[in-house]
Amino acid sequence: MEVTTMVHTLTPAAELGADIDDVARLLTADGERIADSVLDPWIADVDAAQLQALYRDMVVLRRIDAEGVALQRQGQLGLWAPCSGQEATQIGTARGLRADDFTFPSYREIGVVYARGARPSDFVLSWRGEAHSTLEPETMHSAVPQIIIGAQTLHAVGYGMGIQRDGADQVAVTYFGDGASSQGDVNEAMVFAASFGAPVVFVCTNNQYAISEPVRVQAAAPIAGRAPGFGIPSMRVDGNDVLACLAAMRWAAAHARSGAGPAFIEAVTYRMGPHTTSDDPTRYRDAAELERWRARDPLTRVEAYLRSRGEFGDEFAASVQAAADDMAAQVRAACLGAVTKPAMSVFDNVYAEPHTGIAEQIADFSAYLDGFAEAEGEVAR
Ligand SMILES: Cc1ncc(C[n+]2csc(CCOP(=O)(O)OP(=O)(O)O)c2C)c(N)n1
Repeated sequence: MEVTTMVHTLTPAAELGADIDDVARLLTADGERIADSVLDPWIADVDAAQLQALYRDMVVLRRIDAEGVALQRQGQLGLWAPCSGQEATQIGTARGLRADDFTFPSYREIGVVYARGARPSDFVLSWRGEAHSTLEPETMHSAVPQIIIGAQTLHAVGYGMGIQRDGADQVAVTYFGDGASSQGDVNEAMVFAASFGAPVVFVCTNNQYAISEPVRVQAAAPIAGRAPGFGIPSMRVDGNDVLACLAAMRWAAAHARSGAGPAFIEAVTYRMGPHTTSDDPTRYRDAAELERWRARDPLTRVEAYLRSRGEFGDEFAASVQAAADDMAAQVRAACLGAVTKPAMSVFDNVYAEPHTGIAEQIADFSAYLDGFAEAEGEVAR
């Protein structure tokens, strides 16, 4: 019997860099509102007050980020993972969710955590080494920011399958980077989500780098193009356009909520700062590239748009500034006012019941601390 095999050859885009502007967009870099027949219906209700609120969120977020960097530089935090430049992706998508949806962010999604209702201390205490985490997932409807690259995508799919079994209509949303898209976990998560039709939104924040690795090294074609291969519809959106990000999430969440299965967003943006405060990005990217992205700043384009509509007055500007100042002061106070817990408290709340394994670890650690006591005279127990 003759067996015929049809082979389709899909040709990836030749020049990934040239495709950066091949994205769904509603606000140009100059703040001009342009039409997009797919996105427009999703933001038809967004009035001046809502747009101002999105702008305020982004300014506050940028300020939290600057405060985090400053506190780290002053030795008050062990590390910080800056998100400057990614405000529109984080705020736009997070504000497109219901309070009872559940987010699974990575360490850089400070704005998602903020939008879910984080307290000032939630931004700093774990980077200060005072707590494993201070977030309250049950009230915030967000998991603790993940440091293991891509692991949270599997957690989101598990949660999404739980939503299905409850017969509920929430969605689970997971955020991960362009680098994470190379991880097995992320690909396994997409296979499971698609196979089970789980209500999951995948948000890939393509900020162009995985530490020093440029996206073109690990993605020969736009990352959004992969999702349809898993059976997941996708959208490649301008990650520096808050309106487009809001619209994209509303589209994706509605799709997942309807029972149609997962959806995928690739938000094309740029990390303006270092990977973390221990990284030096001048070693792997040039100043001209940074300047090209500075011209696409997510905040200035909304400001320009609001100004063009007469909706960016002095009073509004002052209130935004005051909100950012107030948040920065609260974050700083939460950091500087932290009371370091005794070293032995690291074992608290790890297991519900004591067991011999943990008893051994407690004894070992206690003996270890005794060594310092001899050398330094005193150690907080
Ligand atoms: C499983 C795993 N492997 C490696 C690392 C080390 N690591 C930390 S951040 C990072 C790059 C992540 O890049 P991307 O997914 O693009 O996210 P971004 O940091 O740009 O937000 C790596 C490899 C890790 N944290 N976890």
